[in-house]
This record gives sequence, structure tokens and C-alpha cells, in this order.
Amino acid sequence: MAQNKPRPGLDLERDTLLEMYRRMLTIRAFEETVFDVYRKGWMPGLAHLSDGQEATAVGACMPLRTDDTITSTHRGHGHIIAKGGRVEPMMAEVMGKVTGYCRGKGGEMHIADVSLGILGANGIVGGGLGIAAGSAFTAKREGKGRVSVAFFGDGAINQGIWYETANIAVLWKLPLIYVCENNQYTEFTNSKKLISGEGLVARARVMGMKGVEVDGNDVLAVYHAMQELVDGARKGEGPATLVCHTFRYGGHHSGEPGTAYRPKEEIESWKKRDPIPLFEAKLVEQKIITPQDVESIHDEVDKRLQSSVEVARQDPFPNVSEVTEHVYS
Ligand SMILES: Cc1ncc(C[n+]2csc(CCOP(=O)(O)OP(=O)(O)O)c2C)c(N)n1
Ligand SMILES: [Mg+2]
Repeated sequence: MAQNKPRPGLDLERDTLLEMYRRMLTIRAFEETVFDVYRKGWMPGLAHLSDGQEATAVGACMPLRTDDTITSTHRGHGHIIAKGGRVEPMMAEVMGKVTGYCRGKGGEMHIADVSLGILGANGIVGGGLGIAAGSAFTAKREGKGRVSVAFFGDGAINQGIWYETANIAVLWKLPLIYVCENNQYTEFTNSKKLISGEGLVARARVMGMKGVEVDGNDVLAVYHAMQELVDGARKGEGPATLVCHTFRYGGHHSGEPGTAYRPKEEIESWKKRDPIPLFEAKLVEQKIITPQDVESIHDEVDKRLQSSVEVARQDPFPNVSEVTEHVYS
């Protein structure tokens, strides 16, 4: 294996780069495994998968400390893994088992791990934004330099809560970074048809905050842009928005293929810029990892995912007697 030294163009420690790579692979494997679990009828309901968007999740979370918080969306598996969430209780939660992160009562759209600063995925579009603003307010009052990150989709920019929280975050200089995953679609509609004016970055700027856009399939581009915004927020510069241009490969949810409303050429052209091989090629080219390392990390990740399903399949469902426990209403 290569030395743990910074490389030109990849000016991060080798361990950090490897961890980024491992987390991206874990997200891809998790999403593919959940799709399989769905098709086999081993989970209730539908899954909202994020394969294709791994670079955005990992690039945005890697500059964060464990005590920084994130709020996620209905398409949240990637964010949770990127922030350090464990796939075993995630898989159990997807399958409704008592060993899941929410004791099987949250399901795939409501996974949280407060000990890792993961304040929850959220089935309500824009639902995480208010929670993130509250967390940013707490972070500011604490004065320990923590930041709060709100992931949201391109469709969610049209939710009223985005403007309400952006307004107060700018006025109060809250350490809040909005990360917009622009996967081009709001359910079954191209978002260009739904967003007025000059688009996502302009919306951020008009609210009085910094707006930056990056190639959301380039994990290093996302990482470096995010690092700068996080540094600024820690120093008291207030909120900012990072727009990451990316694409989801599958349907809006696991019950539809995503091909009826998206041209085949559009899907193909995004797949040619798959974030995982893009990053992998850079790592191999710069001799940060060898092709043998690639194979063994793939293997390690696949085995972990397989075992998470086998274990979760054997785990029990929650007991009916606890149906009213651990819930707020
Ligand atoms: C308040 C609210 N309105 C509508 C929905 C139904 N819905 C679920 S996902 C979605 C589209 C969200 O698009 P976007 O924010 O771009 O996220 P993406 O699905 O592309 O990741 C809609 C309208 C919802 N869950 N919550
Ligand atoms: Mg979208």
C-alpha cells in the first residue's frame, strides 16, 4: 500500500481519501442491497434510493466533526452512511426489525443516530430544514464552533420553510450550511420546469448568503467547496448554500424505474460520469491505492452488506406491547 502522504491534486491524507472511497462504495452497496431486499418482499413499503449521488453525500460530510449535525431528506441513506452511520442497524430498520436504529418503527425514511450528529432523515420535503436551523441556533449559543448541515433536494427549494430558515439564519449569522442535491428531478418532473428565476444558486444569494455550485459527482470538488464553507461558518461568517449537480440512477422510489419521464440519453450521459469510477481512477492513477486494494475494499464492503441482511432477516419485529413507546404522538 502507498504512503500516507498528501498528493498533488488530492491534497488530503491517504486515510481520509480511503475513508471517502470506502463510504462511497458502502452507500452504493447499501442502495443496491436495499433494492434487492425490496424486490424480495423483505421490507415494508418503498425505498428512496440515492445511487449516483454518493459523491455529494460523502464530499459534504467528510469535512464535518462528529459533533456537527446533519438533517437529511426522504432520500437519506447516503447521508447517514457518509456521516458515519452503521449499515447493520440501518438495514434492520429498513426491514422493520427491533434491532434497527429506531427499533423498527421509523422505516427507511426516518433513520437517525443522534450520537453521531445525525438528526434524522425525513419523509416531509423540507422537513429537515427547520430542525437544522434549530440545531444551528443551539450551536451558535454553545460557542464551540459546531456547524449544522441541512441536506435538501432541488425540489425542496420551493418549500416555504427554506425561505423562513434562510432569512433568520442570515439575520442571526447561524452556522448553517445548506447542501442542495440537485439531481435534476422533483419526483417525475424536470426541476427546470418548477424553479423560477435564475435557479438554485441565485435563490441563495438573493437571501443574502454565499451560494456556491460544484460538480456533485466529483467528491473532491464537493469536499473542498464544503470545507471552505464549513470553515467560514465555524468562524462566525453565517450560513451558505452549496449546490451539487448530480443525478439519481433509479426511480424516484423503488416501485418505478425512472425511465418514463427521463430520456435514455440523459441517464446514459450521467452514468458515464459515475462518481465512483471517477474517484477510483484518480486514486489508482496517483498510486494512492492499487487495483488489488480496490478489489479487496469492494469485497469487504459487499460482505458487510450481505451479512447485515442475513442478520436482520433473523432479528425479531418489535413487540406489539411497545407500539406506543418511543413515539411522540
Ligand atoms: C411536504 C411534502 N410535499 C410533497 C411530498 C411528496 N414528495 C416526496 S419526494 C418529493 C419530491 C422531492 O424532490 P427533491 O426535493 O428534488 O428530492 P429528490 O426526490 O429529487 O431527492 C415530493 C413532492 C412530501 N413528501 N412532502
Ligand atoms: Mg431532486
